[in-house]
Amino acid sequence: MLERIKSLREKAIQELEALTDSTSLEEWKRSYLGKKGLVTQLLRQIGSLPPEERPKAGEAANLLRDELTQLYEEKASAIKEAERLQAAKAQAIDVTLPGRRPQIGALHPVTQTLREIIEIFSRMGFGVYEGPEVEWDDYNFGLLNIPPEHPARDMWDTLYIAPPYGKEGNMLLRTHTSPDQIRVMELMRPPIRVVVPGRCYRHEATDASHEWMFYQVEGLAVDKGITMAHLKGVLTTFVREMFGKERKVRFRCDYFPFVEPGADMAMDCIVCGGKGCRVCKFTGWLEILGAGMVHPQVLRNVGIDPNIYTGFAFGMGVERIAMLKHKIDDIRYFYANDLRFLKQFRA
Ligand code: FA5
Repeated sequence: MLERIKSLREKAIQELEALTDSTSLEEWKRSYLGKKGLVTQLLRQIGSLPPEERPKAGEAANLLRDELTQLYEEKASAIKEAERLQAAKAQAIDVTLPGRRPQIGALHPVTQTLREIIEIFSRMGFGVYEGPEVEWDDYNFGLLNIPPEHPARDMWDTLYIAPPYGKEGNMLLRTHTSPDQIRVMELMRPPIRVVVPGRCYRHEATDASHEWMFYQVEGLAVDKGITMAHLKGVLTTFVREMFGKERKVRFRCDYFPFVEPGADMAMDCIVCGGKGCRVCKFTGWLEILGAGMVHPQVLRNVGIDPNIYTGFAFGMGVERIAMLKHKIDDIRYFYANDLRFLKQFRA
């Protein structure tokens, strides 16, 4: 019997040492220490041995059961630890792998230009106001001295929309930022110095210099004693800050119903320096904006006395400024969403 116990012990230990996973370990436990396991069977047979053999055989069999149970527990915790380490390894981050470069966004070139324009006017003491893109006809035209049927309406190809339920009047997508002259003067009294950036919409066929949606920056200054000289001084400063100290500017008469007198401002062509080229259509000048002295009737429309106060206003196209700045020859690039174009303006 003692021989059997000895060889069973050797076999069990040898098998246990070779095990590497918990499933086969449980299998091993069942076959040796389970209810029908070999060691259990051995213990049951002790009773049928001759009495003189029983004590020794019993002791040896019990020792074997205790030893195998202890070895089983040690092995179980070793396998558990090994399996835990393996799982952790499978989840681990390999810090030696090269990283994935994140896509870094940038401001749109029109936004960059818009911010530059606003910064220049801020330095000259102008605040910033923003108005609605969906506007009443009255603000876009009527209060700006352009009554219904006035031929000046033809200057702006307008997108009309239905007014909200229960509201009377004509609504449209603003064709310019000039309605915000009215909104600003309704909100505050002189002295006023504001710029109004924002989107404008016109129902027009697009070409190299016209989009149906574009940005303008409106400017408005109203105070006692404001003259055309202030208008010229502010706009000349703007052009030189934006395009360089050597720039020359030119003011010519123009017509806008909400200013009197009205003007358009041009600067000498940045490409040819005024000699004449394709960009300036061989005139030597590039038009930048419309401007003028706020019409007395517009001041009256918002309850400001034109005998006490005067003002100037201007409106410039932001894409046109960006085109000049970066020498871009087609406005449609800005909104075509071609990354090859846009990536050139990473600031
Ligand atoms: C106006 O919109 C007047 N409200 C400007 C003004 C304001 C005059 C205050 C006097 C006092 P005009 O339609 O010319 O004017 O447009 C002004 C500028 O907007 C143009 O010089 C141009 O730079 C830009 N612009 C006009 N239409 C488009 C268009 N379809 N696409 C891109 N830019 C445009």
